[in-house]
Amino acid sequence: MKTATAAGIAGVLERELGSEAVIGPGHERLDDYGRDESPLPEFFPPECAVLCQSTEQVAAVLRICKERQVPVTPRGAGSGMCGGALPIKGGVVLSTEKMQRIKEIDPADLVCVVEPGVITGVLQEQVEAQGLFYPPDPASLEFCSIGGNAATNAGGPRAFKYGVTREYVLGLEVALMGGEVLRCGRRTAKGVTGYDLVAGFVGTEGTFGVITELTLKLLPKPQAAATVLGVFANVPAAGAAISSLLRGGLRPRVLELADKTSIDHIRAKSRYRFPENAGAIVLIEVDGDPDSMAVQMEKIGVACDELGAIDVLGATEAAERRAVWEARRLISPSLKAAYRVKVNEDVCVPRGRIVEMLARVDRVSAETGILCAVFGHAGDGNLHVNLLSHDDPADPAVREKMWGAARRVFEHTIELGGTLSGEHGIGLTKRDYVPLEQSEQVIEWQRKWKTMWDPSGLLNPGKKLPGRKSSCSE
Ligand code: 2HG
Ligand code: ZN
Repeated sequence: MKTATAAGIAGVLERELGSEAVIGPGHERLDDYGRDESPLPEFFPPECAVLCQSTEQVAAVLRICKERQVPVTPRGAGSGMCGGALPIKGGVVLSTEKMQRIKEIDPADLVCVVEPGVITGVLQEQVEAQGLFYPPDPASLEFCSIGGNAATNAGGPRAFKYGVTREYVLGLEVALMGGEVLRCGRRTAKGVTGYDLVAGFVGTEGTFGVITELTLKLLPKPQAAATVLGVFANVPAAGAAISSLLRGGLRPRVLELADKTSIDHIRAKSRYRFPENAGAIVLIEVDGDPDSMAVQMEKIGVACDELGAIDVLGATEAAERRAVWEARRLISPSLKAAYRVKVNEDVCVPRGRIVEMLARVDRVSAETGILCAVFGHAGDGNLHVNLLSHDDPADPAVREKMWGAARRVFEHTIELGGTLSGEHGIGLTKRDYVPLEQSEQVIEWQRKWKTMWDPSGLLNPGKKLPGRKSSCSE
């Protein structure tokens, strides 16, 4: 839907922000802002994209768009997997990719203050150079940005020990629809003054406001880390081992799973040589005092052996560990490159139900005949169930088959007491499945909350929540 007011918006924004900030109609780069990393075959062209450089510019865009009733879709690095940054109603894409300043890293307060476009991996390198640590490590850390991480409440492997992005966002500056700028939160380690607006903004996928600055909690950098690979004959054996390790009280920082399909797709590209006989791999990482590494690795090794591992491999050297992690981060892009359709989910089940969930995913794959790769943050019960096909993604029958299977995965997840998304968000692709998990009452309270921040529904419209049944606007 293109509104009459949206049609001239590029010119208005150019006059306000300068032409270098606006990618207008006909520009070859504009198409990039109509796509993201979601499995949708459609392309959603915006009227224009604005590459903001400052809070003032973000606020100006939100003021002008409110005045002219033009939809605005905020966008970070465009690495989201659920269509959260797609301008499905046209209008303006507001990109924070140019806001890349690390304003402050403060070892005394253990905080940093950053703009939203800072690449997560760059921030990690910079804080680590000062002996500090920012734990959240989404697999896309080399290209995703911290604003997008906060908007989706991103996780990653180390969430197992250190928690997700929300636990590190202490304070925020947010520009609201209409142009008001709000600073909320704190710089202190603790603080309970007023309601927790910061927690309320994190994870709202750009539907409440646009994050323009973040104050993040840092930790002292762990002095040492070591990685162990438990090789198992198959996924059920690896899943059972993960459950036992959890019950056994071990507290590694990472407890990941990768099935054979996932491993087979990275073998050729990986510097790390994965064992040929691996039917599934459990990736475990410990950190802490250098003197404790050997003991911790030994304990994990013994536990894996007792739990039926066919092999246990250790990686202590930095270069070897880097190779393991590079390979792990290659799983998602390698699967994406190999298949025309990759419907990837990030369901999360209670930890006691991991084995059952893995069996149910296997059942969905057998029942539908769809190849399925499973990997991810199994220690958190957060499984990346990837439904894969070489068929045409635009073919309605293919779409129905793939999303029908995804729906079965969601239904099994909910039956086991789980949630639709552990870390990627709901965006557009999962919006209509939210009622599987949440009651109409809960959804309606969230709609009221959204309306408080954005009464005209212009900010990232059509995302996060399903439309009302009677409404044709969503
Ligand atoms: C990962 O953990 C990412 O690698 C991507 O969250 C997951 O592609 C996926 O399903
Ligand atoms: Zn993940």
